Amino acid sequence: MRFESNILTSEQAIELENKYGAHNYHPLPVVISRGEGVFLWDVEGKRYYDFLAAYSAVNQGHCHPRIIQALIDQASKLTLTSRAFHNDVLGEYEEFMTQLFGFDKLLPMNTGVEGGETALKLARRWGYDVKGVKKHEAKIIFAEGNFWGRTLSAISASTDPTSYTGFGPYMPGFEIVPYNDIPALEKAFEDPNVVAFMVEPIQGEAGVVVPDEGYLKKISALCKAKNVLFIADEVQTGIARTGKMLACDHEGVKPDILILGKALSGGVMPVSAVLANDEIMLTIHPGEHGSTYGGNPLACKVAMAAMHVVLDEKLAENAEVLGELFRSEMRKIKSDRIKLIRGKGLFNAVIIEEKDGISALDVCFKLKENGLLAKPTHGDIIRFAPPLVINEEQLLECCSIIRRTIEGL
Ligand code: IF1
Repeated sequence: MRFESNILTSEQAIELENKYGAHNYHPLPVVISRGEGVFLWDVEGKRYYDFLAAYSAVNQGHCHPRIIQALIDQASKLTLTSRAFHNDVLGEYEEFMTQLFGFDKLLPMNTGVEGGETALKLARRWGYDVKGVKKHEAKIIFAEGNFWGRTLSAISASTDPTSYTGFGPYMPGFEIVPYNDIPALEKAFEDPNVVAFMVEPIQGEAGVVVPDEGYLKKISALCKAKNVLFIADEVQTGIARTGKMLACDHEGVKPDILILGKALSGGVMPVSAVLANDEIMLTIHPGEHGSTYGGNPLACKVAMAAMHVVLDEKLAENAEVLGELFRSEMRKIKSDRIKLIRGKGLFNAVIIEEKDGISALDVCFKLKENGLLAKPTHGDIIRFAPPLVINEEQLLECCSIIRRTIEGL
């Protein structure tokens, strides 16, 4: 039985995971032991640029000193009371967040998927108590290609067989419409039992799918006209990733329910939040929803520090400027393998067509050799999403690594 970590090599670490861990992932064969800002180091001491940022949970950069300090200070004072008692941090955090995002109230949870579940429970309850939908008849619409986590509800909404196969039966009352298709949404809304449409402003797992300009505005108008709640899942697109604080801000629309997660805590611990106005939020009464760790003082302090980093270091503005630069550099790459470059801010993807047996995954292996970590999604799409603290010099170095790697295939 080992207690002290005397893992000496990457192989040892991988072997231990294989032997003692569930096989629910197939990671890139790299074993990270340290992170700082945009950099990661493996067990052998090799340095990499991190172009995944833990799926946009580390927007503030790895181990940001201001967030770590907040963690240390609070951790040595009080970490968890449960919601059976009040604590002296939660109210301050809720006030800060509701004023920053412009909603009456916040319901604190931990993971992004718990945020999604919370949003759907609020939508159903609002549907019954406010809209007047008959009990157990509430319908919720999702977009094809959505991804909002791994719970049974989340996979019940999924259109990806890898997500839902073998886990039935599925949550009833969920329906699917094509993404970026307003007429299809209009048709779905003809059903008076529809209480909400939950959608990512840009689809992450689907491969950074950016909808037409105006899509969010039209969703918002249609929801208002049909008395349906617009739920924006900004777990991945939020917190400055797309060049604005929220992806919805690009179209100046405000959802009825906003879900935040991932970078809300700067990658330090799971923190998620659901924000809504009183008419919706107060349909859930004391004792009807919650979680042991939801709103714990440690999470609240870490989240406030993480959000101040985003604001004070102007990470949204940086993402906007460097995102443009990134896409323009990608467009200079001379390779017929590149089929498409798309994204907003520092949330980008490059579609690499498989040729002479070289896949997007093979490209990621080569990128790893050249000191940059990225991971493909759905076979041919490589998502490029570094921490938003990256500077121009580092970004240009990464663009040359990507260019050298692809042109050298
Ligand atoms: C894994 C994917 C991304 C999300 C959106 C809610 C959640 C996620 C838009 C749930 C989570 C994570 C899950 C993580 C990898 C990552 C992912 F590849 F799985 F699909 F980002 F695209 N809404 N996405 O993207 O948040 O409960 O995980 O905190 O499952 O490996 P969570």
